[in-house]
Amino acid sequence: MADAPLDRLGAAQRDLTENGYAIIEDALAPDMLAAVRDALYRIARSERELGRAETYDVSKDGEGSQRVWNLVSRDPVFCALAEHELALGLVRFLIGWPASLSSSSANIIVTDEDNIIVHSDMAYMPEPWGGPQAINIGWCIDDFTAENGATLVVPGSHRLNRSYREEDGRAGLIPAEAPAGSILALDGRLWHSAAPNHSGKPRAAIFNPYTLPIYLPQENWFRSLDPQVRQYGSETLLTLLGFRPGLLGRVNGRETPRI
Ligand SMILES: O=C(O)CCC(=O)C(=O)O
Repeated sequence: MADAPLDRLGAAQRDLTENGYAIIEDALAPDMLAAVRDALYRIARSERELGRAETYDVSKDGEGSQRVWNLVSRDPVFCALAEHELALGLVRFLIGWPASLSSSSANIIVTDEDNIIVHSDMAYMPEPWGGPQAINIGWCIDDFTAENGATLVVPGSHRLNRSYREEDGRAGLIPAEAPAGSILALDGRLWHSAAPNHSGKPRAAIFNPYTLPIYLPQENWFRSLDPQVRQYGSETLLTLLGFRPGLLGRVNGRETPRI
């Protein structure tokens, strides 16, 4: 029998604390996974056809690995991911609430060349880090295997409370293998990297990094969000996107401007 959601959340919280990352298998039901996957590959293909794909290597017949940004504006299914109860359970646990959604993007890796760039998602935050101020909720849209470029992680590196430096080398990197439909949650301090894909088929993942709501989001939602999301999005989503300010982000001093 599958674990109850709260058991799974508790186990993942323990893993996050201990190792700096956690995997929750079957976080997405099969029909939801299929909907997310179909939408993502459709949008990625359309971006390529329109000549506006964000590709960042050209090793595969000029196709290149592809990043698709601003997912919450592309299809409501991505809004559901951003406010998924398991994702927000981990966000609340690690950095509290309210939190800010920094960006929402997919990474579709096709290259089999060395694409390893070890980093922490908190690298832009001033050190010393007293603790976690960000958490990246990765969604495995395809199976994550050592062969096809499962994200590489350095377990326990979150405890160092500092950014990765070149002199740290590549020791300790292991592939975070997980089946499609899993969450791969990364403490914002954890050293990790993309990895080459030797499978000959694309490996898609969606990354939703959340931060304390005191940092500029990576995506400028006020400029790039589809207005329909602002109109129809839930209160939770609008909070994540910065449209429900608290002390910061007010308009003429008011938390709830009529705009
Ligand atoms: O695609 C991956 O496996 C990792 C991507 C990554 O590290 C990032 O977006 O910060």
